[in-house]
Amino acid sequence: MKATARAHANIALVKYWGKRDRELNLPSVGSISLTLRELFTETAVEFTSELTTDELILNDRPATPEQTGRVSRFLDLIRTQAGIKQAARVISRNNFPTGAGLASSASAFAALALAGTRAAGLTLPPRELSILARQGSGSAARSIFGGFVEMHRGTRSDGQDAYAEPLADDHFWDLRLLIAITDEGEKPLGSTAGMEHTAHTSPYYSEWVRSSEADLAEMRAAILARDFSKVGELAEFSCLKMHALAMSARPGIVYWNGTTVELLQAVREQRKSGLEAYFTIDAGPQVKVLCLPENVSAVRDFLSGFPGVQRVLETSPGPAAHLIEESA
Ligand code: 2P0
Repeated sequence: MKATARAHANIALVKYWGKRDRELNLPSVGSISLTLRELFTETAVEFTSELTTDELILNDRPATPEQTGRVSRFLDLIRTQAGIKQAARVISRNNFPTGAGLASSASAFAALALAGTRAAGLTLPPRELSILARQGSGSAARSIFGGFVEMHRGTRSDGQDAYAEPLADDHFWDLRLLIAITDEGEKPLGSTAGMEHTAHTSPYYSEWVRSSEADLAEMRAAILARDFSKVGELAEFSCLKMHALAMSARPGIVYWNGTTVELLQAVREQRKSGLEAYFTIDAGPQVKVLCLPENVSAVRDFLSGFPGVQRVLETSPGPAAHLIEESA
């Protein structure tokens, strides 16, 4: 059987950083995100006895052995669950730059979880899909759902309570997120390694974990109340808190470049002059700016003209992961 799925990237408004279990990829903290309509991965999976090992084509090129290995280990989870042994042909394409802090692993593993299970003859409920996607990448658990999504850290050692669930769908609130690309290259230190290094060496790590529940509760309430100022203020807070944590590792991790810093100052300046917009930044140098639809063109103009910004992507709330094609 063959199946093709599309899953969208997401932006964390309350950030995930750190794991409580590496094997099952269980997060130390919960997170809250918005799924993004314009950024997605499309993945086709076919299990076939024509192949002896898994084959991965990523963005029209054969993937590296490391990328293929990560996908193979993920497919093993599906093969075990489905009771099949065949190798798979996987063809995956992102419509946005890979590995530059634009959550490509989130949309990638969400699409792979859905296409892979269907191709293996399994139909999993969304929560089970989220648990499966999490084992590929923590943020992928969130991309199973559309709109505003909360990921639960869970407390069980088997990971069965570490899943995402929707807070409000993609039609609940028309927010916009503009992404200022300051560097298209791959980031020097991946999230997984960055998180591990932070957890092992930052003196602030335990406080990050302890204080996370309060941030989640505040953000959940602000989203449900459609309180834009509160959501924006909290998103900036969680972003800077996560980066301060990473910087407090030893040696400290700095994902920003000069433009990143200039931009976050400038967003705050703009806000003082009446343009209500808020920044957030992931494990990379791109600056993502949250605003209401009526301010999109002003924010786009401001970002496009900013020195060091290479291009600007405009995104809005997007749907859950879904199947595009299925054939026997
Ligand atoms: C997030 N990030 O909440 C945070 C904020 C980046 C910064 O989740 O190790 O690729 O695969 O579970 O999901 C990126 O980390 O990490 C991420 P793994 P993932 O969006």
